[in-house]
Amino acid sequence: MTILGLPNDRMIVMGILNVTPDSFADGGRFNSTELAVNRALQMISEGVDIIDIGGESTRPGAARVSADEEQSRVLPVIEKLGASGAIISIDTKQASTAKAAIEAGAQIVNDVSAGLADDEMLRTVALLGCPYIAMHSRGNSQEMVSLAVYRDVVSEVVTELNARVEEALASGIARDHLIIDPGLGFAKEAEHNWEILRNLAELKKIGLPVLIGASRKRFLGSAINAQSPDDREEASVALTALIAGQGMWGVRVHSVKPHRDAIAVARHMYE
Ligand code: PMM
Repeated sequence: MTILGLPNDRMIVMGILNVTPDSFADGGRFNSTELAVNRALQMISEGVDIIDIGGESTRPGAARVSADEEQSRVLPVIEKLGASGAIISIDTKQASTAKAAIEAGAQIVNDVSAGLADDEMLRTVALLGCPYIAMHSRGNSQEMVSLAVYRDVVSEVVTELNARVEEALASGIARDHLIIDPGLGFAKEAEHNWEILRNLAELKKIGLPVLIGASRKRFLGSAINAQSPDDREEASVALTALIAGQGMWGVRVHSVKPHRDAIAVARHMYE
């Protein structure tokens, strides 16, 4: 199955573009339309497959922004990138932002709440008829730290993702438009994330494309003792190389070329 004509013979690279003042790794770096568009064009030149544009930080404890504020951050960037031909996903929990972004030229909705944050989201995506990334999480950004309690994190994440998939299907989203994501770092302690990464085969069994977002996240610091997100870049690339042979659909990352290279090396090694 290919989504929007994207390659299915290698893991695809989704480049992160947070047009926010407060995202954990790149907050404040690209929070003007011009800076964001330039960053997107740079990612395109490095071979990015999808540009994931977000206007609200999802880090634990982050303040919510209104739909109007979120849209004023992302829509000008999406509109300006229209001519580039890039595939754009909109990273939002809000149905009205998803709709406005798709109408402005984005092609994929990436929802870190898998429809739980906004009752209108799944129906809206069904009507838009676009691919939808359903990510596992629990609670909102204020609550998620206290909800990181699991008896068996892998089976619970699989069960909870399956429930979101069923709800998405019941709302009218086509099965071949669904992508799932275990939501590393969302309502998960470091060891929960590692346990999920050791058991990617269980996620694959759901039978949908799987996206992995580990780039520069704090749990990587538990392996290398790096406090700053930038210092976790090499560890992020190492992880991409390690999972590239495991049938994942894509990785969501901050830097494009290093991850494209890691995927190419892994292909050479294993194929
Ligand atoms: N992580 C973040 C935001 N959006 N979307 C998906 N599908 N998967 C993720 O892991 C994910 C996401 C948080 O990271 P950021 O602040 O660097 O965007």
